[in-house]
Amino acid sequence: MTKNITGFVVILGLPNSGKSTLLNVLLGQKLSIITSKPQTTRKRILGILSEENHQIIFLDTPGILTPSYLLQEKMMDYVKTSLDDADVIILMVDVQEDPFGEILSNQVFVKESALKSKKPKLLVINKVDLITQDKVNEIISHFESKNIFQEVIPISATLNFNILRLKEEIIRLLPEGSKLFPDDQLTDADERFFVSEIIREKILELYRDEVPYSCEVLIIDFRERVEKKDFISAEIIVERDSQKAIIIGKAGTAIKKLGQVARNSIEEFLQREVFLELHVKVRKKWRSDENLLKNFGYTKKD
Ligand SMILES: Nc1nc2c(ncn2[C@@H]2O[C@H](COP(=O)(O)OP(=O)(O)O)[C@@H](O)[C@H]2O)c(=O)[nH]1
Ligand SMILES: [Mg+2]
Repeated sequence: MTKNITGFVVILGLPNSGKSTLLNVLLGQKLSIITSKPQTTRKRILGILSEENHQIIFLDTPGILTPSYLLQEKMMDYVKTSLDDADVIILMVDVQEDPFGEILSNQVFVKESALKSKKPKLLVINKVDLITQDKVNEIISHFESKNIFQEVIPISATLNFNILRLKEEIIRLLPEGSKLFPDDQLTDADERFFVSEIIREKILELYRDEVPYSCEVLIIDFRERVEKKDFISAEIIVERDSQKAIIIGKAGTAIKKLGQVARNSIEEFLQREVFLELHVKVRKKWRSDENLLKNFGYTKKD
Protein backbone atom coordinates (compact mmCIF):
# COMPACT_ATOMS: atom_id res chain seq x y z
CA MET A 1 0.00 0.00 0.00
CA THR A 2 1.30 3.48 -0.80
CA LYS A 3 1.69 5.72 2.19
CA ASN A 4 -0.42 8.81 2.65
CA ILE A 5 0.99 12.26 3.24
CA THR A 6 -1.09 14.71 5.25
CA GLY A 7 -0.34 18.00 6.92
CA PHE A 8 -0.91 21.70 7.45
CA VAL A 9 0.84 24.44 5.48
CA VAL A 10 0.62 28.05 6.60
CA ILE A 11 1.02 30.85 4.06
CA LEU A 12 2.60 33.91 5.68
CA GLY A 13 3.52 37.25 4.20
CA LEU A 14 2.91 40.97 4.18
CA PRO A 15 -0.52 42.28 3.19
CA ASN A 16 -1.08 42.16 -0.57
CA SER A 17 1.81 39.82 -1.39
CA GLY A 18 -0.54 37.31 -3.05
CA LYS A 19 -1.25 34.74 -0.33
CA SER A 20 -4.93 34.37 -1.13
CA THR A 21 -4.21 34.23 -4.86
CA LEU A 22 -1.79 31.37 -4.21
CA LEU A 23 -4.33 29.49 -2.09
CA ASN A 24 -6.93 29.78 -4.83
CA VAL A 25 -4.57 28.66 -7.60
CA LEU A 26 -3.40 25.70 -5.53
CA LEU A 27 -6.98 24.63 -4.95
CA GLY A 28 -8.11 25.42 -8.46
CA GLN A 29 -11.08 27.24 -6.99
CA LYS A 30 -11.75 30.66 -5.61
CA LEU A 31 -12.04 30.26 -1.88
CA SER A 32 -10.29 33.27 -0.44
CA ILE A 33 -11.23 36.78 -1.42
CA ILE A 34 -8.65 38.74 -3.37
CA THR A 35 -8.44 42.46 -4.00
CA SER A 36 -5.71 44.91 -4.84
CA LYS A 37 -6.12 46.35 -1.34
CA PRO A 38 -4.12 45.20 1.68
CA GLN A 39 -5.84 43.61 4.69
CA THR A 40 -8.48 41.88 2.64
CA THR A 41 -8.25 38.60 4.53
CA ARG A 42 -9.25 39.05 8.16
CA LYS A 43 -9.60 35.53 9.43
CA ARG A 44 -7.84 32.27 8.80
CA ILE A 45 -9.09 30.55 5.66
CA LEU A 46 -8.55 26.83 5.45
CA GLY A 47 -8.30 25.20 2.04
CA ILE A 48 -7.99 21.46 1.59
CA LEU A 49 -6.21 19.96 -1.41
CA SER A 50 -6.93 16.25 -1.67
CA GLU A 51 -5.24 14.09 -4.25
CA GLU A 52 -4.83 10.35 -4.42
CA ASN A 53 -2.11 9.83 -1.84
CA HIS A 54 -1.98 13.10 -0.02
CA GLN A 55 -3.97 15.83 1.61
CA ILE A 56 -2.49 19.29 2.00
CA ILE A 57 -4.38 21.61 4.32
CA PHE A 58 -3.47 25.22 3.54
CA LEU A 59 -3.98 28.03 6.00
CA ASP A 60 -4.33 31.41 4.32
CA THR A 61 -3.74 34.17 6.83
CA PRO A 62 -4.27 37.92 7.18
CA GLY A 63 -1.12 39.81 6.20
CA ILE A 64 1.46 40.33 8.89
CA LEU A 65 1.31 43.81 10.38
CA THR A 66 1.89 45.71 13.57
CA PRO A 67 -1.63 46.04 14.98
CA SER A 68 -2.96 49.52 15.60
CA TYR A 69 -6.43 48.56 16.78
CA LEU A 70 -8.08 45.54 18.37
CA LEU A 71 -9.38 44.04 15.12
CA GLN A 72 -5.82 43.96 13.80
CA GLU A 73 -4.66 42.31 17.02
CA LYS A 74 -7.29 39.62 16.47
CA MET A 75 -6.13 39.29 12.87
CA MET A 76 -2.58 38.69 14.10
CA ASP A 77 -3.92 36.08 16.54
CA TYR A 78 -5.13 34.10 13.51
CA VAL A 79 -1.65 34.33 12.03
CA LYS A 80 -0.08 33.09 15.26
CA THR A 81 -2.37 30.10 15.79
CA SER A 82 -1.93 29.16 12.14
CA LEU A 83 1.84 29.07 12.63
CA ASP A 84 1.37 26.82 15.67
CA ASP A 85 -0.82 24.44 13.66
CA ALA A 86 1.49 24.23 10.66
CA ASP A 87 3.79 21.40 9.60
CA VAL A 88 5.36 23.49 6.85
CA ILE A 89 5.75 27.27 6.71
CA ILE A 90 5.55 29.23 3.48
CA LEU A 91 6.96 32.73 3.68
CA MET A 92 5.94 34.80 0.71
CA VAL A 93 7.62 37.94 -0.60
CA ASP A 94 6.33 40.29 -3.26
CA VAL A 95 9.04 41.16 -5.81
CA GLN A 96 7.80 44.70 -6.16
CA GLU A 97 7.10 45.68 -2.59
CA ASP A 98 9.75 43.78 -0.68
CA PRO A 99 12.00 41.74 -3.01
CA PHE A 100 14.67 40.90 -0.43
CA GLY A 101 12.23 40.36 2.42
CA GLU A 102 13.61 43.22 4.49
CA ILE A 103 10.23 44.58 5.55
CA LEU A 104 8.89 41.10 6.21
CA SER A 105 11.81 39.88 8.28
CA ASN A 106 11.71 43.05 10.38
CA GLN A 107 8.23 42.29 11.62
CA VAL A 108 8.63 41.12 15.21
CA PHE A 109 6.38 38.12 14.65
CA VAL A 110 8.46 36.95 11.69
CA LYS A 111 11.79 37.60 13.37
CA GLU A 112 10.86 36.05 16.72
CA SER A 113 8.50 33.26 15.72
CA ALA A 114 8.28 32.30 12.07
CA LEU A 115 11.99 32.43 11.21
CA LYS A 116 13.01 30.84 14.51
CA SER A 117 10.62 27.95 14.11
CA LYS A 118 12.22 24.56 13.62
CA LYS A 119 9.53 23.59 11.12
CA PRO A 120 10.52 23.32 7.44
CA LYS A 121 10.31 26.68 5.71
CA LEU A 122 9.83 27.48 2.04
CA LEU A 123 10.57 30.94 0.73
CA VAL A 124 8.23 31.80 -2.10
CA ILE A 125 9.06 34.75 -4.34
CA ASN A 126 5.76 35.85 -5.85
CA LYS A 127 4.86 38.04 -8.84
CA VAL A 128 7.98 37.13 -10.85
CA ASP A 129 5.95 37.99 -13.95
CA LEU A 130 6.68 41.62 -13.08
CA ILE A 131 10.50 41.46 -13.18
CA THR A 132 13.37 40.20 -15.35
CA GLN A 133 14.95 36.76 -15.01
CA ASP A 134 18.23 38.37 -13.89
CA LYS A 135 16.47 40.07 -11.04
CA VAL A 136 14.72 36.82 -10.11
CA ASN A 137 18.10 35.05 -9.97
CA GLU A 138 19.53 37.78 -7.77
CA ILE A 139 16.64 37.46 -5.31
CA ILE A 140 16.90 33.65 -5.28
CA SER A 141 20.66 33.81 -4.46
CA HIS A 142 19.97 36.32 -1.71
CA PHE A 143 17.57 33.98 0.09
CA GLU A 144 19.54 30.80 -0.63
CA SER A 145 22.62 32.29 0.98
CA LYS A 146 20.73 32.69 4.25
CA ASN A 147 20.50 28.92 4.70
CA ILE A 148 17.20 29.05 6.57
CA PHE A 149 14.89 27.82 3.85
CA GLN A 150 14.53 24.28 2.59
CA GLU A 151 13.84 25.71 -0.87
CA VAL A 152 13.55 29.13 -2.49
CA ILE A 153 10.88 29.03 -5.17
CA PRO A 154 10.00 31.79 -7.63
CA ILE A 155 6.35 31.74 -8.66
CA SER A 156 3.66 33.76 -10.30
CA ALA A 157 0.38 32.97 -8.59
CA THR A 158 -1.67 34.78 -11.21
CA LEU A 159 0.06 33.06 -14.16
CA ASN A 160 0.14 29.65 -12.45
CA PHE A 161 3.91 29.59 -12.93
CA ASN A 162 5.91 27.03 -10.88
CA ILE A 163 2.90 26.16 -8.73
CA LEU A 164 3.35 22.47 -9.45
CA ARG A 165 6.95 22.59 -8.26
CA LEU A 166 5.87 24.36 -5.09
CA LYS A 167 3.28 21.67 -4.48
CA GLU A 168 5.86 18.92 -4.96
CA GLU A 169 8.23 20.55 -2.48
CA ILE A 170 5.42 20.84 0.05
CA ILE A 171 4.53 17.16 -0.31
CA ARG A 172 8.19 16.24 0.16
CA LEU A 173 8.25 18.11 3.49
CA LEU A 174 4.94 16.97 4.94
CA PRO A 175 4.66 14.08 7.39
CA GLU A 176 3.05 10.73 6.73
CA GLY A 177 -0.49 10.41 7.94
CA SER A 178 -4.00 9.49 6.98
CA LYS A 179 -6.31 12.04 5.47
CA LEU A 180 -8.16 14.21 7.96
CA PHE A 181 -11.02 15.32 5.72
CA PRO A 182 -13.20 13.60 3.12
CA ASP A 183 -11.78 14.00 -0.41
CA ASP A 184 -14.58 16.26 -1.58
CA GLN A 185 -14.33 18.72 1.32
CA LEU A 186 -12.69 21.98 0.27
CA THR A 187 -12.77 23.96 3.50
CA ASP A 188 -14.00 23.95 7.08
CA ALA A 189 -16.09 27.10 6.85
CA ASP A 190 -19.77 27.10 5.93
CA GLU A 191 -21.62 28.84 3.10
CA ARG A 192 -22.58 31.70 5.42
CA PHE A 193 -18.95 32.57 5.94
CA PHE A 194 -18.20 32.63 2.22
CA VAL A 195 -21.28 34.69 1.45
CA SER A 196 -20.22 37.32 3.99
CA GLU A 197 -16.69 37.28 2.56
CA ILE A 198 -17.98 37.80 -0.98
CA ILE A 199 -20.04 40.81 0.13
CA ARG A 200 -17.00 42.21 1.93
CA GLU A 201 -14.91 41.69 -1.21
CA LYS A 202 -17.40 43.70 -3.25
CA ILE A 203 -17.39 46.48 -0.65
CA LEU A 204 -13.59 46.59 -0.92
CA GLU A 205 -13.89 46.83 -4.70
CA LEU A 206 -16.66 49.40 -4.90
CA TYR A 207 -15.85 51.88 -2.12
CA ARG A 208 -12.78 53.96 -1.48
CA ASP A 209 -10.44 55.08 1.27
CA GLU A 210 -11.14 54.05 4.84
CA VAL A 211 -14.79 53.08 4.25
CA PRO A 212 -14.26 49.41 3.30
CA TYR A 213 -11.91 48.83 6.23
CA SER A 214 -14.61 50.08 8.60
CA CYS A 215 -17.09 47.51 7.35
CA GLU A 216 -17.96 44.11 8.66
CA VAL A 217 -20.60 41.88 7.10
CA LEU A 218 -22.91 39.69 9.16
CA ILE A 219 -25.28 37.14 7.72
CA ILE A 220 -28.50 37.54 9.69
CA ASP A 221 -30.62 35.05 7.82
CA PHE A 222 -29.82 32.36 5.25
CA ARG A 223 -32.75 30.13 4.36
CA GLU A 224 -33.54 27.66 1.65
CA ARG A 225 -37.14 28.01 0.54
CA VAL A 226 -39.44 25.59 -1.21
CA GLU A 227 -39.72 26.43 -4.91
CA LYS A 228 -38.12 29.82 -4.29
CA LYS A 229 -34.60 31.17 -4.38
CA ASP A 230 -32.54 30.96 -1.16
CA PHE A 231 -33.15 33.98 1.04
CA ILE A 232 -30.08 35.78 2.39
CA SER A 233 -30.22 38.81 4.64
CA ALA A 234 -26.94 40.54 5.47
CA GLU A 235 -26.04 43.45 7.69
CA ILE A 236 -23.18 45.74 6.80
CA ILE A 237 -21.73 47.16 10.00
CA VAL A 238 -19.94 50.52 9.80
CA GLU A 239 -18.39 52.73 12.45
CA ARG A 240 -19.99 56.10 11.65
CA ASP A 241 -23.18 57.63 10.26
CA SER A 242 -21.17 59.25 7.49
CA GLN A 243 -19.93 55.82 6.38
CA LYS A 244 -23.47 54.51 6.39
CA ALA A 245 -24.45 57.34 4.06
CA ILE A 246 -21.57 56.48 1.71
CA ILE A 247 -22.45 52.78 1.63
CA ILE A 248 -26.07 53.60 0.78
CA GLY A 249 -25.24 56.36 -1.69
CA LYS A 250 -27.51 58.98 -3.25
CA ALA A 251 -31.06 57.63 -3.34
CA GLY A 252 -29.67 54.18 -2.55
CA THR A 253 -27.81 53.83 -5.83
CA ALA A 254 -24.53 52.64 -4.31
CA ILE A 255 -26.03 49.90 -2.16
CA LYS A 256 -28.18 48.78 -5.06
CA LYS A 257 -25.09 48.34 -7.21
CA LEU A 258 -23.36 46.52 -4.34
CA GLY A 259 -26.34 44.20 -3.99
CA GLN A 260 -26.26 43.35 -7.68
CA VAL A 261 -22.57 42.56 -7.99
CA ALA A 262 -22.52 40.69 -4.68
CA ARG A 263 -25.53 38.60 -5.67
CA ASN A 264 -23.96 37.64 -9.02
CA SER A 265 -20.81 36.56 -7.31
CA ILE A 266 -22.65 34.65 -4.56
CA GLU A 267 -24.70 32.81 -7.17
CA GLU A 268 -21.56 31.87 -9.03
CA PHE A 269 -20.01 30.55 -5.84
CA LEU A 270 -23.08 28.65 -4.64
CA GLN A 271 -24.10 27.53 -8.12
CA ARG A 272 -27.70 28.49 -7.44
CA GLU A 273 -29.86 31.58 -7.46
CA VAL A 274 -30.36 33.66 -4.33
CA PHE A 275 -32.38 36.60 -3.10
CA LEU A 276 -30.05 39.02 -1.31
CA GLU A 277 -31.17 41.73 1.09
CA LEU A 278 -28.67 44.25 2.54
CA HIS A 279 -29.02 46.54 5.57
CA VAL A 280 -26.51 49.00 7.01
CA LYS A 281 -26.00 49.50 10.75
CA VAL A 282 -23.74 51.79 12.70
CA ARG A 283 -21.78 50.29 15.59
CA LYS A 284 -19.46 52.97 16.90
CA LYS A 285 -15.81 51.91 16.98
CA TRP A 286 -16.61 48.22 16.51
CA ARG A 287 -13.03 47.56 15.44
CA SER A 288 -11.83 48.40 18.95
CA ASP A 289 -14.72 46.84 20.88
CA GLU A 290 -13.87 43.49 22.44
CA ASN A 291 -17.50 42.39 22.82
CA LEU A 292 -18.60 43.38 19.36
CA LEU A 293 -15.56 41.68 17.85
CA LYS A 294 -16.47 38.55 19.76
CA ASN A 295 -20.03 38.78 18.47
CA PHE A 296 -18.70 39.16 14.95
CA GLY A 297 -16.78 35.91 15.31
CA TYR A 298 -13.26 37.15 16.02
CA THR A 299 -12.24 34.64 18.63
CA LYS A 300 -8.81 33.38 19.41
CA LYS A 301 -9.54 29.68 19.52
CA ASP A 302 -10.98 28.05 16.45
N1 LIG B 1 1.41 40.54 -11.20
C1 LIG B 1 1.02 39.69 -10.23
N2 LIG B 1 0.09 40.07 -9.35
C2 LIG B 1 -0.28 39.17 -8.38
C3 LIG B 1 0.28 37.88 -8.31
N3 LIG B 1 -0.29 37.25 -7.24
C4 LIG B 1 -1.16 38.12 -6.70
N4 LIG B 1 -1.18 39.29 -7.39
C5 LIG B 1 -2.03 40.47 -7.11
O1 LIG B 1 -1.69 41.02 -5.85
C6 LIG B 1 -2.83 41.58 -5.20
C7 LIG B 1 -3.00 41.01 -3.82
O2 LIG B 1 -3.33 39.64 -3.89
P1 LIG B 1 -3.95 38.86 -2.65
O3 LIG B 1 -3.95 37.42 -3.02
O4 LIG B 1 -5.25 39.47 -2.21
O5 LIG B 1 -2.85 39.15 -1.55
P2 LIG B 1 -2.85 38.79 0.02
O6 LIG B 1 -3.22 40.06 0.72
O7 LIG B 1 -1.45 38.40 0.32
O8 LIG B 1 -3.83 37.69 0.24
C8 LIG B 1 -4.04 41.27 -6.12
O9 LIG B 1 -4.28 42.41 -6.89
C9 LIG B 1 -3.51 40.12 -6.96
O10 LIG B 1 -4.14 40.03 -8.23
C10 LIG B 1 1.28 37.51 -9.29
O11 LIG B 1 1.82 36.40 -9.31
N5 LIG B 1 1.61 38.46 -10.22
MG1 LIG C 1 -5.46 37.59 1.51
